[in-house]
Amino acid sequence: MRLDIITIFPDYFAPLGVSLIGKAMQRGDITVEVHDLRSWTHDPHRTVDDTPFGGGPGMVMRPEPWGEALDAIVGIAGRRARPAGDAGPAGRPQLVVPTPAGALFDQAAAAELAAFEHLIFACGRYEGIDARVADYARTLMPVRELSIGDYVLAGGEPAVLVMAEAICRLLPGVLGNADSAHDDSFGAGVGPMHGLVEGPAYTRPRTWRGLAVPDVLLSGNHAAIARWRRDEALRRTARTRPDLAARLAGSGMSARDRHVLSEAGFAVSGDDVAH
Ligand code: JF5
Repeated sequence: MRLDIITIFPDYFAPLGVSLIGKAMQRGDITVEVHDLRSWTHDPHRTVDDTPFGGGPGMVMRPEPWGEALDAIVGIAGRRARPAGDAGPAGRPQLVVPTPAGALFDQAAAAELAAFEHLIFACGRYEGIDARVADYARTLMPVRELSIGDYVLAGGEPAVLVMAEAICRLLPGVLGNADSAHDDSFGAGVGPMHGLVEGPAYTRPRTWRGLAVPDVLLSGNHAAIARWRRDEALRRTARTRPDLAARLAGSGMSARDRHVLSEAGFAVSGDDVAH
C-alpha cells in the first residue's frame, strides 16, 4: 500500500517510522511519502492561507497549492507502471480529508480503506481547505471527508496518524499475529465490527496483589470462556457505551445475550440466535 500525505508540518509524521507501520515500511509492504504543501507555493512567504470570503474569524487554506499538489501526486501515481488490466479500482488513488464535518471514521471505514492500494491524505489547518479543492479532487478520484470523533483539532495531522494506524494494521502481514486484526472477537461476536466493546483481558500471574484472574479463564472450557467473554463484553458495552447497546437489537442477539443485557438495564428485542 502507498500512502501520500500532504501537510504543512511534515515533521508531524515522524512517528510513522516506528512500531507497526515503521516495520511494514522497512519490509516494503507500505510506502509513505510525506509532502510539504508549501513546496507548491510560489510567493516568497510560501503562503497557504487567506481570509474567508463572506467574512468571519480565522483563515482558509488557499486552493492553488492544493490543486498543484494533487496534480503532482496523482500524476506520479498514474505514471507508475502497473500490469495492464489487473489494477482495478483498488489500484487508483482515493483522497481522504480529515474534518470534524466528515462521516465517522470507524472500523468499517478502516476496513474499506485498507482495500485500496493508494491513499492520499490531505491535512487541513485553520478553518479548513477552500471547498473547491474537494470538488476538483472528485474529478480525479473518489474523495472521503472523514471525522475521527466529535472534537476539533488544530489540524488534520493527528487524525491521519490515527487513520493510518487503524488502516495499516488490517493489511495482510502487517500485524505480527495475523488473527488479532480481523478477529478482535475470538469467535464470541465481540469487537468493534459487532457493535460491542471488548471485555477485560488477563495474563500471568494468576493472583497479583491479592487480585485473582476469573476461574473460568483457567478452566480450559473453551465454550464457557467464549460465553463469559461475550457476557463481559455485553455488560461493559451497556455500562460504558449505552449508544452501542441501544443499537444491538437485530444484530444476532441470543436469549442469553438479551438476559445479560436486561440485567444490565437494557431491554433488547429481536431475533433469537444460538451463542
Ligand atoms: C481540521 C478544519 C480539518 O479537527 C479535525 C478532526 C476532528 N475529528 N476528525 C478530524 O481535523 C482537522 C480542523 C479544521 C479541517
